[in-house]
Amino acid sequence: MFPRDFVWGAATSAYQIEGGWQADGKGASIWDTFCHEKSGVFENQNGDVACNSYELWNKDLECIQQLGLTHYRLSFSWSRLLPDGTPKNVNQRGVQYYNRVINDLLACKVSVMVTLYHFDLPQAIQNLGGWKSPGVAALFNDYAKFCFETFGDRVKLWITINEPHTCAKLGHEVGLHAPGLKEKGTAAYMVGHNMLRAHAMAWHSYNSVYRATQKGEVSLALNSDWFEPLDPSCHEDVTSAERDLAFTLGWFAWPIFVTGDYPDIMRSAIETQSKMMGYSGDMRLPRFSKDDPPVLGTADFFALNYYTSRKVTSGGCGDQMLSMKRDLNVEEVLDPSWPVCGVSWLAVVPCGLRKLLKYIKDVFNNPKVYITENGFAQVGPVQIEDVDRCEFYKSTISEVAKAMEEDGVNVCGYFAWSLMDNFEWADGFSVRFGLFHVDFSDAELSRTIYQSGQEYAKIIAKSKSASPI
Ligand code: PNW
Repeated sequence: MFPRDFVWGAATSAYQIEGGWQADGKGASIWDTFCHEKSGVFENQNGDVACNSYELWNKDLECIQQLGLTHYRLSFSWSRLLPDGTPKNVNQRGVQYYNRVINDLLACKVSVMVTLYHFDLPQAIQNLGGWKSPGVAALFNDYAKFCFETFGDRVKLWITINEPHTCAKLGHEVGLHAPGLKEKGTAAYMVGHNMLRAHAMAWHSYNSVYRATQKGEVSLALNSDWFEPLDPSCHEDVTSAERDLAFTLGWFAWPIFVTGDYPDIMRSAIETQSKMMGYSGDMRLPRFSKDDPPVLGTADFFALNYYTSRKVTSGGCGDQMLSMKRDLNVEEVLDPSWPVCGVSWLAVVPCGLRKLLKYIKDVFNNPKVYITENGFAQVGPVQIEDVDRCEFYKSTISEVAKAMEEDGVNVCGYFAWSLMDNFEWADGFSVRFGLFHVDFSDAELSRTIYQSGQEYAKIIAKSKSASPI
């Protein structure tokens, strides 16, 4: 049973739902450019219109109310608010849009969690070097301060950056996401570093200027699979799984929650590979500078995006050149007993979430945890009666309850990904994560609740009416 004040939410992000890509003075983001100029997205689709939440926000609000959510997690489009990325030029129509969204939610007694950055860097900042350039951290801090100042009287839960791991790896190492760079073994570490610096600066701004009056909380959303050894009795498999956790969750969580620096496992793995290539010094994984505000302690809660699990064994990386994959040097496999949902990477492993939550409690000093994303995708012919996803939500939420009751993890909330079907990045509209179906072939973009949406609404209603523990 969940406490009365448990947070029940659903999440979306600006580029994935809003559309209106150049409406009312919005500036371009790297996802606008990526979709328009490269061919990395399924059937060359784009988010120009998406769910058109820029114009159809009222419909989203109806969906939110129908589910009975206590909280809604949305992201701001940086370039909708600040078209060239800086507060020198504010787009008032963008401010009005988010004011309306926030005010409507609060009027309906739904609290707001805002993500400042969900993959969509203003193109103007990309043109200056983007996340690879150290100066980006100060620009992000300016943007964050602008948002705290403008919306912080009403927004009490802030996520600075969503999934730095995904941005760094898929955007700069693999090239599957915007800005589509494939600079193996170097750029992702720089990007991750600058994201940590940006996050830390913004947290310190909030802490010193806004916290006393606004009384909110600030963190960043970290994604990780649960990694466990393929053969728990094999030492190499055990250390491989540890390395995978260190390179995924530890990369960002260790500096913030444990030591102020990257995990030793990660530093030494990267150094080892550099040395094998004859480079005696460590140039790739940056050091935190004393000139920057400290990163240690810059999270008021732990925000976790969890989707799936992997069994891990050593080696398997055939990369001849330095790369993140080679540094990590693991092979990930799926357990044959895990069902795979619509997308190939998403094996359904609800018990992995419980294990990861316990790991977070033990390793990161028992923080308050919000699960800021978790979901199940549908591919192919639409099934409104999505019984698999109903089962998925029921069993996942029961694993969260076990983590709280039996393992003592301090979970404060759960956000389903996603409120509605939307633009699923490189998969375009072919992968549907929604609790509401969106008919993208219909000019009205009508929203229809899936059976899993109804199931989630029932779970929420039951939890709200139960007596507190
Ligand atoms: C997360 N991958 O991103 C995001 O935060 C959401 O915007 C997204 O819709 C959700 O997961 C579902 O995918 C990811 O390809 C997107 O490995 C893609 C990957 C991982 C995370």
